[in-house]
Amino acid sequence: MSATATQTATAQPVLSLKTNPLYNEKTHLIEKTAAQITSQTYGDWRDELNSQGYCVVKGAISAEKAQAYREDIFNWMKSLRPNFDENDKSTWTPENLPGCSKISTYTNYCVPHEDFFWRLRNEPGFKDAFAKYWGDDKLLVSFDAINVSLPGYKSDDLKTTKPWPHVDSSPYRNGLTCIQGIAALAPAGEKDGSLIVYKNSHKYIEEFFKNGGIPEEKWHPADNVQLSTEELENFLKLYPDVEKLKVHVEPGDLILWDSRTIHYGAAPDDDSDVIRTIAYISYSPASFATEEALAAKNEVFKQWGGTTHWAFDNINARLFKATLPNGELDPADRTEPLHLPELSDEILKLAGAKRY
Ligand SMILES: O=C(O)CCC(=O)C(=O)O
Ligand SMILES: [Fe+2]
Repeated sequence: MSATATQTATAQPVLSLKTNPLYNEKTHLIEKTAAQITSQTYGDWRDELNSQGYCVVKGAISAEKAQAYREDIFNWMKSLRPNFDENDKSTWTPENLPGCSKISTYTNYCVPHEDFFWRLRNEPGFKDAFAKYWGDDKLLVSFDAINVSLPGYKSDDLKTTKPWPHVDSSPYRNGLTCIQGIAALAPAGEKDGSLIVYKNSHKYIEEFFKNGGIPEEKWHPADNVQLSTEELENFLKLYPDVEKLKVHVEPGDLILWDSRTIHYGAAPDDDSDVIRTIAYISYSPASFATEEALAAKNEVFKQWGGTTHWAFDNINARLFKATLPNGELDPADRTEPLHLPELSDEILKLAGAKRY
């Protein structure tokens, strides 16, 4: 950090490991594993991920498979809202869409556990990329959402038309802890909806936090810190090699990023002709999870609920009731997936419901 910043910043209290609210019996293992992974050179995409804070694993699954999963998603939408037609813009109204978030993600209706979503999570092309990164094939996977962003779609509270820069790693974390993933099922170029990353920002965010870059009220054990416009501007002034860019992908690619990388999801431009269609998938070594986290994950799994993108921690159940645009409860809400997944040993282990 530059001298100017040091003078203006209010230093944060430095917490010893044991008074850190995120400290648990796995902290040492996670920090040791991450330090080892990030200190090596591999000669492949892992080097980009470590040095830039993000990368694209090209063709993790075939374009044909990606298209089939995309159709599964549209069919799932139509199972709840038969008037929705992905090929007819006039049907893209809030009434014709299942209840979704301000960032066009679908978490409700037990969608994290639909058969298509578990088949996607169990795709070797996705799973093996994470196994390669972590040097460990005994993984847990997140119960996260899908995202369907329609170009030109107008809804009062859509958040993705403006930047919402954030990191998904708490200031109380020390080093790399989580790798997030996007399974891209549709192409994304400059006009299309995609992930915006601030390349290289993962290298500096911890220093920025420790030097008072964000106020103490925003230090929270939850792994999400939104940066205000001013905080982001200060950050970018301090670290000139940080570069904002949109990640371009083809169907079947896997975007990976370090949760310390500043990022946000951008809606498609109005004149884009691609419906952004993605699934959020993040895998971590099962050994990173505490017994408490595994028990909590199991409870969510039993109820077919969603969690955050974290696979081994932050197991905060998303068991929200689906609503209609007028705020009333959606009578089409479900208590189990429309198509139940086949609960193979592999899937149960990924879900944390069975031990490796
Ligand atoms: O939709 C996106 O590209 C990013 C969403 C996001 O911020 C996340 O998954 O952590
Ligand atoms: Fe995020």
